[in-house]
Amino acid sequence: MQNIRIIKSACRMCHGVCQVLVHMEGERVVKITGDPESPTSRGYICRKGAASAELLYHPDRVLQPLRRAGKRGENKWTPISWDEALDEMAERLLKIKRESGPQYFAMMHGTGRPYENLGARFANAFGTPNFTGVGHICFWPRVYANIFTQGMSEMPVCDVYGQGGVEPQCVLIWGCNITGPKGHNSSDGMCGALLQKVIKNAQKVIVVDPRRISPAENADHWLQLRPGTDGALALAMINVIIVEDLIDREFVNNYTVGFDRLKEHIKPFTPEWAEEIVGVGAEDIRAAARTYATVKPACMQWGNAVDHSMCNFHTARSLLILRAITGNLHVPGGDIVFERPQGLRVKFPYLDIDFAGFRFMPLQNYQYALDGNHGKQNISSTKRFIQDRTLQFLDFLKYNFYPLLRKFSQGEGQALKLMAELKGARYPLSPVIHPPTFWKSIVNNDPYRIRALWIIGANPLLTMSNSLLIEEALKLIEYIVVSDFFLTPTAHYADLFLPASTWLEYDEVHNSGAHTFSVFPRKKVVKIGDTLDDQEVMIRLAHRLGMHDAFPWRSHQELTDWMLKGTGLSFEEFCEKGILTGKARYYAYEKEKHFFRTPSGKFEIYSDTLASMGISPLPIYREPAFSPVSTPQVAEKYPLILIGGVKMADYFHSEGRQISSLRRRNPDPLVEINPKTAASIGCSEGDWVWIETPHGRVKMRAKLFDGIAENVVCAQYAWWFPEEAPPEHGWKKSNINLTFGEMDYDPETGSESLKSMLCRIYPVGNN
Ligand SMILES: Nc1nc2c(c(=O)[nH]1)N[C@H]1C(S)=C(S)[C@@H](COP(=O)(O)OP(=O)(O)OC[C@H]3O[C@@H](n4cnc5c(=O)[nH]c(N)nc54)[C@H](O)[C@@H]3O)O[C@H]1N2
Ligand SMILES: Nc1nc2c(c(=O)[nH]1)N[C@H]1C(S)=C(S)[C@@H](COP(=O)(O)OP(=O)(O)OC[C@H]3O[C@@H](n4cnc5c(=O)[nH]c(N)nc54)[C@H](O)[C@@H]3O)O[C@H]1N2
Ligand code: SF4
Ligand SMILES: [Mo]
Repeated sequence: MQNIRIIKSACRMCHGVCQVLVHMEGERVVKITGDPESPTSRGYICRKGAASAELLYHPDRVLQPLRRAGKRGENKWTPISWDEALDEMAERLLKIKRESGPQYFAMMHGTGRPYENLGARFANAFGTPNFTGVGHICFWPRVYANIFTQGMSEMPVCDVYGQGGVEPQCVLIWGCNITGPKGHNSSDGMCGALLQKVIKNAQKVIVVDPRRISPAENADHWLQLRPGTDGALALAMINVIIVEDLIDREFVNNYTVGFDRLKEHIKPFTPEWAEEIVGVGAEDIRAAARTYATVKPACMQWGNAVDHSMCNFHTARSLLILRAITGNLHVPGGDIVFERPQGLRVKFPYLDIDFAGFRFMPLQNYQYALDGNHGKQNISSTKRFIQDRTLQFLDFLKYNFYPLLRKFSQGEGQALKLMAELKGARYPLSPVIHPPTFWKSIVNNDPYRIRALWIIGANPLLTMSNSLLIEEALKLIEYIVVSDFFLTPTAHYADLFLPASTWLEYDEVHNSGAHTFSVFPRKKVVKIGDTLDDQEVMIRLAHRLGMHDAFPWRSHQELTDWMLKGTGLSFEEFCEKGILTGKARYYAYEKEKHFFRTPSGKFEIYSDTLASMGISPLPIYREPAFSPVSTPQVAEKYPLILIGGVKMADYFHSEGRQISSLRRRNPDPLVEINPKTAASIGCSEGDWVWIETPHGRVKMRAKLFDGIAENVVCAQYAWWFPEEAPPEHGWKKSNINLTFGEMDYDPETGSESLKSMLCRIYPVGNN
């Protein structure tokens, strides 16, 4: 074998928590392995990470910008240079801005990737409020809950890093599946391998999941709840802990507000009340609550299931309250936050709101947001401003907007009153323009139809609900630009395709997700074809559009240097160092006056701010949009509860279907069915079945699993078939989002109940 060089880097086949070693033979990447020295991943690598080189060298990757040649969907393209591509794009966007206004240009992101740091800034600098993505169903409901409750955007994470010398003794896993052979690999900045170790050593493990995930197999308590009823279970657990006086009185008395009101509020939410809703015995709920409250310290790994519901914000608040009243927040071995690495500028929008560049957006432009009441209400631009995108961050509000509001009104009380008037906000806590509303605005031309859309690293036909409506909308948009690695079903609607570099092809300062524990370098090791990294594209385009103030950097490299400046490190030195970490802020609420940056300065069990916004100041429970309880007539025809997808070990959402080492392991879309249910409809392991909801039907292969209730099924999501003919690549066959049509959304966040729909299932042969 030739000389192998090893370069330390950080994987980005998911949100990226694993530091890795890239093995190079000459100029070629031959292997990627875990880095045993990494404190965030300790040598771990998953199959997706190990397959990075397959993505890098994949023959289907687009390696040059493409301009559409034929009709949309004809798959005819002309390769062009980056200068041509960016000149064309700039010209089109400026023309639309001139003719119709900046709001006629919209941007769309997928899940968190390096470019997300610049996206909002780009939209704000351009002057468009129409920025959308998947935040309303991914993580942000929990971020908001944390902002309103703790007054901070740093998220509490399980203390698996051991800085306090104490390991969690009780691990509660709530709707998250990142450990064990049946789980995927990382979520919300946590590496499954680290959590796995903590689970192994803990005295007690509690799992809240309708499916028997790996840790549930040996858990002390497995609460197999009805999908979508987490809010009720959480309230009942709070009830038990208060009624049985298992609270941490010291913390509750000194550092929280509203406990007495909670005590009153919680009375009706008994375990017996919850049993009816959740389908878990009252005594089992009691026992789990007791374990969580008494085996200390306890940490809670919460997941995406919390977000995919009709009351995600309130459920997340309940789960924060559970942590707080049991004294498990900000203590060694509990759930903690970290200091940021010294001197480093972070560009994560929720960790540094200023980076999102709201100050570049002219105030009055907010009135043109597509999911507000555009043109239907005559309210002042200031109100619109708050109503739309700016309720995003309480601390942002407090430090940036209260002063602004004071200019218009007489102080904070007045400002809150103003916010209370803003009932017009359709989904006041949606971090993005609400996607279903966005797509509808295009199809219905109401309040207006955007003219240009830039989709960056998103595959909405597969990953957003109501896929057929999205298809209709895509057909109607005048000019579509897509940045991706591949010509996905969504990308086939592009007029201009911008080929993105993979994580191995550019230097990056990487924030590892939800928390501030670590920031690490990702190194450019190779360059294939004429691709560019998305941030470089945004910077180049910004200058063509005259957005010099918001984008003072001439290249992504300059931005990287700017971030590192305060640390005194060059990028090369940062690479040498390998990681910058922050310290755990144990008991910081005792030492720091403004640790909880809420209006009261305390952990807000009861939130006046929410009350003034017309949102319940104490957590509540709401049924899923479709369920045997909320829509019994629908349930008569569609008797099964459909979990519309959980994360797959071998795929990242709609990605990876063309990577053979991954596809081999999960070649077809699967739906988990209890063997008894399967028998009742006459289907066996591997049979193709229809999954039908009131909104549509798709087919998948049955995977029998006795770890799921008889009345629940769980279908994989985001399936398309790169090997099938373009432009559709079979995206209508097995795409579960086609079965999630128009529905009621969470009134605060706009979330779809993706984990709880109603369906029926029958063998494909029969119909
Ligand atoms: N039914 C159902 N739907 C869901 C979910 C569910 O559980 N059930 N989960 C939801 C969740 S939590 C999320 S976050 C979303 C994810 O939604 P998306 O982010 O849309 O999903 P992906 O398929 O990961 O990514 C879309 C595209 O980005 C491209 N891509 C990857 N990396 C880059 C990059 O660095 N640059 C560029 N330009 N392109 C890149 C990929 O090739 C892919 O085509 O899906 C949501 N949809
Ligand atoms: N391999 C891989 N890793 C990923 C991703 C990926 O696509 N592939 N995506 C990344 C992204 S963007 C995200 S958001 C995270 C999400 O990762 P997770 O937080 O783990 O989210 P999910 O996998 O959607 O669901 C987690 C668990 O919730 C359970 N569940 C389903 N319905 C309910 C319910 O109503 N209540 C409760 N309590 N549990 C329920 C499911 O059975 C599943 O075990 O993963 C990230 N990591
Ligand atoms: S868990 Fe994510 S970061 Fe870690 S190796 Fe897998 S894909 Fe890469
Ligand atoms: Mo997500």
